[in-house]
Amino acid sequence: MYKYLGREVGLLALSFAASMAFAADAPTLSPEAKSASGKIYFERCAGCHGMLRKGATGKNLEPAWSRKEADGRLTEGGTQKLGQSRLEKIISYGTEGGMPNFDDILSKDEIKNMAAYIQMSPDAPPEWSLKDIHGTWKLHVPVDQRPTRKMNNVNLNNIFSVTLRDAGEVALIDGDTKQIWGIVKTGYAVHISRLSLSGRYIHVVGRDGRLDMIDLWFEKPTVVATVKAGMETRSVETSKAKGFEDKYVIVGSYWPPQYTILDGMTLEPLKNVSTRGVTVDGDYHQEPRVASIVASTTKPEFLVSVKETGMVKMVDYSDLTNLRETTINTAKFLHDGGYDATKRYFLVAANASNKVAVVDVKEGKFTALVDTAKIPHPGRGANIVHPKYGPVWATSHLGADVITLIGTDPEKYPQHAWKVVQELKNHGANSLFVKTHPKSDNLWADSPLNPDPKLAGSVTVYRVSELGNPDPQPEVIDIAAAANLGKTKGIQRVVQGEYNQNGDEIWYSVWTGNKTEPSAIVVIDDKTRKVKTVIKDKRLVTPTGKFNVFNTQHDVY
Ligand code: DHE
Repeated sequence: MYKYLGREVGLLALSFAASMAFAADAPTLSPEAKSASGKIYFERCAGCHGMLRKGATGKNLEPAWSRKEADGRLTEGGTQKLGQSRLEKIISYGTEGGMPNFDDILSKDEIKNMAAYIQMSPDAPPEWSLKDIHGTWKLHVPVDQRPTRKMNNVNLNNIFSVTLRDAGEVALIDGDTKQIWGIVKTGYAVHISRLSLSGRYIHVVGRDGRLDMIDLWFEKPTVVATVKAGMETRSVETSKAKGFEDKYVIVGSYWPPQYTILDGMTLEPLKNVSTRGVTVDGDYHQEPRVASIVASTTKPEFLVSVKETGMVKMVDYSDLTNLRETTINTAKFLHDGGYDATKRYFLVAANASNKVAVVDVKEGKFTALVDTAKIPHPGRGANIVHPKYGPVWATSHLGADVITLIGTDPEKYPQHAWKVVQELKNHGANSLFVKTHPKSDNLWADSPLNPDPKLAGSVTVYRVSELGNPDPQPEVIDIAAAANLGKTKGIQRVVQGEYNQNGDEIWYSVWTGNKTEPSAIVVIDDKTRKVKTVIKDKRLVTPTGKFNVFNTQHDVY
């Protein structure tokens, strides 16, 4: 038996591995170095390049590949063609195409081994069945043993669930007092938090597929159920339609490519659905991973973005036995996205196509594909009312130093709907997230993956009311400097603004990507744009995403 990510792989997977391209000229690594590189690949690379290394947000990293171009030409490439020293350079210093530099978090030897590792044939990861998922399910506190009323005096609406990425924990920070209310152990390389519609339960998912359900009604935040829903996972969402409040949770996995529906009160696994299949181009794909998921607020449906097929599946969860999926063709490779202000339309980045896809949630239909600058990366995006173009949705970009505004009101502003109405300058490319709040006049964008420390540590902010001016000027704020962490080995990356419930503060993480280095959360007064508080605590290890309970519960962004 062969082991992959702690699981035994059977004969089927091995024969699958044997059928994959044989890398005859691959460099070799000792079993220890190969296993350590495999771990780094899983932690740092698979998200963009895929477990099977076929590429998506990142490039194809197979040892050798060939493809027929539209004009009939055959193009060949592969990591072996790039060679050891070129690969080491790319891993160390990143590229302008959005690949971040790793020289600040990996040692020279690790980089050398990684360059060798990706010239070897990819391992075939094992499957993860409903039975496997069931075997990991732990109901720590059954429903009838949970509090029947709130047992604490905390203003739960203004709690922030903060991803402590490399600690495998979340910090629950009281937004009113800025004190840490509790630290909760979660999955490895924890990724995002989403709220149950009641606002009582936080669901936290890690890259290792572990989902933790935190009950906020106890005296201290308490994990009431845990399950390993996939082998490699990025997304989680809860049912939000009338009559289905807190009823279901859905987890989207990168590996195996599937989504899993679980009981919303206990996390008992109920249904596993594969997303393997044919892409928008008509080709079969072995690894169409589940990227962003949103829940319809009007219909019992989850919108599941399938990265490699370029399709959005509208999954009707009202009858799990006779599950209905409406599959909407959009473009490749789907990644992150969110609603327009009315929540009728779902806008999702098709990052490899440099497009934003729009789906009409009410009609269950494709609406538009909007051409944008390179590699849009919105998070859930930001909804503002533009002085000239009416309601617009914003995204920033990994591959360009702009913030793109797309018109979203086909009724009152049909001439602007689903068109790029304005491109604003961002202070750098390699941006991940934009943010605003319905009560704010500010639109913010970060650029945390920029290789230039000054740009990675700063944010751009525009006044929404000035966007109709001929040449609106942003303010660029050096948040990393304000955190005053001193010199660190890792670049101080300022990432993901998140508003408090009232919309008068925005919180930014200062993330060094390194467990042993200090980190901080900088709280900015939204009106004055001045630093209000810097939250520093040795328990705040590598903070990244922050999810305000009220805003996440109600999709406020
Ligand atoms: Fe994320 C959202 C995938 C790396 C922080 N990230 C998402 C979503 C996906 C995704 C599919 C949308 C989830 C949803 O809405 O249902 N992220 C990936 C990757 O594949 C990628 C590029 C590489 C990887 O190996 O995981 C990746 N993500 C990161 C990070 O390195 C970040 C910056 C830090 C961290 O903590 O991991 C990061 N991703 C986030 C955050 C969100 C997110 C904070 C949610 C934003 C929001 O406003 O909802």
